[in-house]
Amino acid sequence: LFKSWQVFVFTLVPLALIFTGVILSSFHGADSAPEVFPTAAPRPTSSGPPPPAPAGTTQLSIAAENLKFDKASLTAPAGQPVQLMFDNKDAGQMHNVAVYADRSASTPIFKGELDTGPNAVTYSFNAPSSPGSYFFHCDVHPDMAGTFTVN
Ligand SMILES: [Cu+2]
Repeated sequence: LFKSWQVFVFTLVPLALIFTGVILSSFHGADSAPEVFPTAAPRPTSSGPPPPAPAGTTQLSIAAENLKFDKASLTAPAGQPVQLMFDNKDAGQMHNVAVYADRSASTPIFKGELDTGPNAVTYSFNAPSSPGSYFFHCDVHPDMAGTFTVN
């Protein structure tokens, strides 16, 4: 026959150890949960508020709606950084804003990434260093065009 202390050692102690182990592993599980189910890293998004602009930045905006830009001219000081907020309001329609040396659109100065609406993106580039009259259009719809003036 087992003595009562043997019953204690061979039943209660292992049970206590198992119980402790379950509790510890549940704590451990809670600690490691973010590793087991990692949340998706925030992916760079082109919507939302524009990033902070460096001093001297000219902030411009233009929108596209019904295959038209809402303005026919943009103006920026020569050689200065430009932030152009482009709001594409055409659902399912891809537009961009691209600046060229002239209407031939053969010498790009800045080509904004294509953006499928409805979505707003902020383009950052430097205005040409020489004052003058330049050209912008949407690369997908060249009829959407205007004058980019540098002064
Ligand atoms: Cu377009």
